[in-house]
Amino acid sequence: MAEQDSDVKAKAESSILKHLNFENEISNSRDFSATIGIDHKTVEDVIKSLHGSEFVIYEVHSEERWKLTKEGEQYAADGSPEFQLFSAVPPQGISKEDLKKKTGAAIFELGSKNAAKNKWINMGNFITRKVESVEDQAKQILLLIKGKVIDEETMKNIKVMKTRNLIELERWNVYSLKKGPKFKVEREKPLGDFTREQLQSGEWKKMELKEYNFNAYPLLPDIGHLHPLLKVREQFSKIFIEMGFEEMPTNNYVESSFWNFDALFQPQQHPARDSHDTFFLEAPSTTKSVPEDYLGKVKTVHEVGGYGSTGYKYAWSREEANKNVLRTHTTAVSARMLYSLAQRSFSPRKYFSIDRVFRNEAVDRTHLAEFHQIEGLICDRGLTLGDLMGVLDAFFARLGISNLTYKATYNPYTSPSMEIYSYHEGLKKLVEIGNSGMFRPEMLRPMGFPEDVNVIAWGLSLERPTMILYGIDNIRDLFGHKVDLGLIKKNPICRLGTDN
Ligand code: FB9
Repeated sequence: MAEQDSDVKAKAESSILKHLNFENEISNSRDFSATIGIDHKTVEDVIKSLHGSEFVIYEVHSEERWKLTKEGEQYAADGSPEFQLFSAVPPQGISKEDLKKKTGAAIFELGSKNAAKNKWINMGNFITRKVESVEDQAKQILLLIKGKVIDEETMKNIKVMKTRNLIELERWNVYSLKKGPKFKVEREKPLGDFTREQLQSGEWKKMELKEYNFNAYPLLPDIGHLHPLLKVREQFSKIFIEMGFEEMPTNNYVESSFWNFDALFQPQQHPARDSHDTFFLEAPSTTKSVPEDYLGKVKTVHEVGGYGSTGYKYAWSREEANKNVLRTHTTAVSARMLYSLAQRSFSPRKYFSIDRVFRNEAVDRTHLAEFHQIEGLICDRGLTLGDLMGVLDAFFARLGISNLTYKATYNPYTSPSMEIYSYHEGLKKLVEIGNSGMFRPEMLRPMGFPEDVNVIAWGLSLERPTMILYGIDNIRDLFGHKVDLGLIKKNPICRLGTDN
């Protein structure tokens, strides 16, 4: 069983104290550690701790010497590359190819250069010896240095060996120590803790107490850690609140198809509304409550339009709207909030939501069946697409993302709609960073909003920025049962807004 570090320390301490007790001093801690067979680092730590309790006083001075690098050790053992190469050149000469095969590329590269420089060989496609035999001076010098013989001769060659990275300067401290004011041949371990007996007997009064080491690093209590997603969520909600947005209540994963789709003017035969994309609930399979009069208006706008819209001209089904689903977007929550806003006298509002949404999608590196959607919306009179671009600039600027570009796209509930892009330095490509648009009158007017009220909105995911910020390239490493808690524990605070 490997000797515990503390046992080695205890052995070093008693050797030092016993030696000081007899010799009164230790002149060279290195030689001393060699004699007691304990590495100098441990002896150094013990000397410092004994000094701390004034058992010893010490002086320290640094010494240095040249030592061979790994490469130097190799050449000291097998000969310098130039000597190995020379030895591989037969008296009758040899072709470059054959010699390279014989010595190997590394030795050939290094050896041929130096051998030629030492005028040992004629370089060319056919290599011949210039001299009968040679002295492997380099190896000699390395062995001298290894043997610590730094005489005039070797000193002259130190520079060459250094540039050839065959030697390096090793520096170390040497301690010389004497007895200190509180020297004793045995240091009983200062008390760091009291036993009940010591307290009751008062024995503790005569015992040496361990100094408080205020520099000691505390054992970090095993506290909880915020998941990276929640740290980034924190940053996003801070940005929204700083921009004057209110958070929408998103504490209902189960939503009726009415609020998740119909209220958003998403036609009932839209592909996203079938079970390939959406999780439908078995129980409770249908919703209990939808505002009847509003439902009528939604039915109408789907079937025959109005407010300048043709509608979708299909028979709208109440049953379909009643089906409960796991919400596929937090835009369903926006619909609820906007509807209740429209029931009151109009006042502008800025809302945001960040919560889970569920999509029955194939799981891959960046997609799980659920993700966190971030959504922002502003409801006010006379809002334009320009206002949307303006607020997107302001919002993403706080994420450290600028020079946004847009690509027209289609969402059933917004027109016009735009995908948002930004060039990502790190990824060296345009990244789609979200989607946005102006909610359609077919969505807003049935709620009761006057014609001049518009709502600009945008959405993105929480997972994508978190993966990019934490350099995680597989969403499974971020979310779910396979997450390595290590990542959670040691992941730094995320700073959005600095150069992501
Ligand atoms: O998050 C996305 N990309 C993204 C966002 C931030 C980011 O930050 C980096 C630090 C720099 C990096 C990337 N996307 C949206 C874009 C794509 O990843 C996309 O492929 C995947 N999207 C999800 C949906 O996938 C089916 C991300 C998710 C998404 C898409 C649209 C909305 C919300 C989330 C929306 C909306 C919307 C539109 C109009 C009105 C209201 C809401």
